[in-house]
Amino acid sequence: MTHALLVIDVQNDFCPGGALAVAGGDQIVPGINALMADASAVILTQDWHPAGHSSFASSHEGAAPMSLIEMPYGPQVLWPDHCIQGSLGAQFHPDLTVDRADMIIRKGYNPAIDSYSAFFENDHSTPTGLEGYLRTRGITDLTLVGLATDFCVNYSAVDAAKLGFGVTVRTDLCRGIDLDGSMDAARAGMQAAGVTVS
Ligand code: VGL
Ligand code: ZN
Repeated sequence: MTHALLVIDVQNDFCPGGALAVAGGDQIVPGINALMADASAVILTQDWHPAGHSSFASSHEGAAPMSLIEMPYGPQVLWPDHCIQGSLGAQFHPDLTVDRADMIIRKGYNPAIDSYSAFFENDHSTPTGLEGYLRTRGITDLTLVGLATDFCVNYSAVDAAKLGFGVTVRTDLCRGIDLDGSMDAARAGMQAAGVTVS
């Protein structure tokens, strides 16, 4: 069993003051740093959208942020502009121990498809390459922490479990958006996929 810590999207835009702030998003940073110190492998993900990304409400005439639309790949929440490539908002929280990371994987760079999961874009079929990275390193088990519990952590955890990794989500080191019951749905979905939600 080889284990890795997967730290999801601990970026300025998901922390208080950011464009898509998650309540208490910054509170989890010290605990994540402590977990990194003991981990045998550390991987960070970084939400990384081009300006005008199709998941932004501003890219859809008349659409309100947090509204839902139908995309060719399925339903999509329209977000405020966030994590634009190269912006301050896309940078990791300044207190996150970024230097400890073996690997940083970016996602959401395809202008036409959002990517909540660290493994696949939201079409559930276009890979990010993370699976190959983990397998070639012999990593079998993952602990997930980060932002947001009900979107990128949830999608990443479910995909990892479907791919056959042993997956634990440390919810004390995650914070969620909670849009229309999405926190409850995420917990149920992760448990149904075989994720240990602790
Ligand atoms: C996320 C919404 C849009 C996340 C990313 O990291 O959970 N949520 N982009
Ligand atoms: Zn995003």
